[in-house]
Amino acid sequence: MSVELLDGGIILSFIEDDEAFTGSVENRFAYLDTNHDGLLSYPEMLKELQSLRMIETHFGIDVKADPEEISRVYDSLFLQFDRDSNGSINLEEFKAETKRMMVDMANDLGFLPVQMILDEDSFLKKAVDREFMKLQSDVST
Ligand SMILES: [Ca+2]
Ligand SMILES: [Ca+2]
Repeated sequence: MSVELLDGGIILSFIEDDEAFTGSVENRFAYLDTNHDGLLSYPEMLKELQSLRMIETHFGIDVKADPEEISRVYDSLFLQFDRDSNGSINLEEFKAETKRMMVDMANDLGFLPVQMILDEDSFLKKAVDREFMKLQSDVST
């Protein structure tokens, strides 16, 4: 976990960088797909859903610690990913929904930087790292 300064522009430029974005989506997918069948089941998605819930909480959606409430939130997040409702998430669904969520987030954030606590392996952290590396190379060239 680390505290990073983030704005909508950083997220959008990460998504628009198809190579960087697709690469990290594929990495994340492979990491979550513990039985390597090319699909994410609900138990496999739990880790991702947990980090998404943290992000939702950041945006002021009050998720109470009631386990029933939490599992309802996870259920509905899972359904958002599972676009054809066949009970599992393929890479295409995972990428499409991740992208949609990040675009939403970017729009919510706008261009006013905010501080967020980010997981080391989250997409947002990757977006920040990418931006940082870009700035570094701008300075050195
Ligand atoms: Ca799997
Ligand atoms: Ca599906």
